Amino acid sequence: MNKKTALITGIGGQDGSYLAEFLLKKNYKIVGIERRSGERSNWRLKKLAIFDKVIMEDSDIKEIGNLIRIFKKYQFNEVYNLAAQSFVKSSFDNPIETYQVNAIGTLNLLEIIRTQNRNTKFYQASTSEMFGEHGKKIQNESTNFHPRSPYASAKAFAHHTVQNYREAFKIFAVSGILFNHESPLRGEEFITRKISLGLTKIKCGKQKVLKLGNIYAKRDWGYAKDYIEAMWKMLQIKSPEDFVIASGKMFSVKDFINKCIKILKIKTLWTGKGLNEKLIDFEKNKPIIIIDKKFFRPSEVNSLKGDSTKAKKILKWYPKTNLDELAKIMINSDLERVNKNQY
Ligand code: NAP
Ligand code: F7E
Repeated sequence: MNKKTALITGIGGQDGSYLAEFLLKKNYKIVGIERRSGERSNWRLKKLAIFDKVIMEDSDIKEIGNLIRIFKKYQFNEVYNLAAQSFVKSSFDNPIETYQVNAIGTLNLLEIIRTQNRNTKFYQASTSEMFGEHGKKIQNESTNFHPRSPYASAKAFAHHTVQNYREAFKIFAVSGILFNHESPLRGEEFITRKISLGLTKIKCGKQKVLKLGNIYAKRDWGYAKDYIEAMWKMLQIKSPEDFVIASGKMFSVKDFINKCIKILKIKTLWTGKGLNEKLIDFEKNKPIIIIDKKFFRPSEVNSLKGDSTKAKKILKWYPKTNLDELAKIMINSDLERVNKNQY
């Protein structure tokens, strides 16, 4: 059988790196798109020891001309569009760039498939953030969208565009509506990694205090490595459909902090309320977590919990790693990095 060729946009990110590792094990030829940002974007591929096993093309998904060249050079069986301005907080400060990448970037890729090769299968990285202020206890494929950030509205544009290209042009295009998924390869600006790395540094005496925003926000967190498999499975079924991928469990940011301090064996006590709430290390009698207004968002998504019944039934996909296990995986990796000064 001929080797399949897949394009991964955003290959240098958390999901792109794990997906490349996963598809290489399935004997795919992998082409990745990276922006000319050098070393910084390749550290994850190097950490997974796969940097020399993938073909890298210098491109930006905002630039359709360059993308056309890449699509002409390779005949892609599958395209995974993971490139995005993915940090919700930044999208409030950089809305235009966020729409250009997350919305128009997706449209660029779909237009190339529509005009050049309608047999190429397309995966879009949709997000639970599109549900926003949903008013439901649990969200599934039929829950309405109420985006609460430029990030989420741009992703909703891309999501609807994928649906339309599937219906109008019969392209095999699907969206995975993935809830938050984390790992040791998660960017340090996202909350779970900010907490696992911050508390690890505090434990090792390399940081004094961690400043956070809304610790009462609740999320449905899973392990990125588990979620990657669902992306691939969505492109292997007979007819294209969208799927929610989630753990089905919801915890607050504060719950995640409590799990991490337990793993790190730091003796602590919560005191105060609102902006004065603090986590005190009671052996040192010093605050190690304080609240800073700077990290609050102009409009917040207060709670998210996903129902992936459809994925379980059709894709036979199940989350394998719970939040306690995930926190341990992340802390162990951060302990290793902090002890080697590699952070
Ligand atoms: P990530 O670590 O931030 O990776 C995003 C990647 O996209 C980075 O490698 C970035 O490269 C690249 N990129 C950004 N703008 C680009 C552009 N204009 N052209 C080409 N590449 C560009 O994100 P992730 O956590 O792996 O998430 C992967 C995708 O899933 C994203 O689309 C995200 O929005 C979506 N998603 C994530 C989650 C989650 O919980 N992780 C949940 C639902 C959906 P640079 O290094 O050059 O910036
Ligand atoms: O925030 C709260 C914050 O930045 C989670 C992206 O991958 O998942 C991610 O988006 C929650 C929010 O992720 C801080 O207000 C409190 O309620 O880790 P996050 P996110 O915004 O949920 C979705 C599914 C995606 O699609 C996105 O690409 O934590 N929070 N204090 C904080 N968050 C951060 N980052 N930093 C804080 O200090």
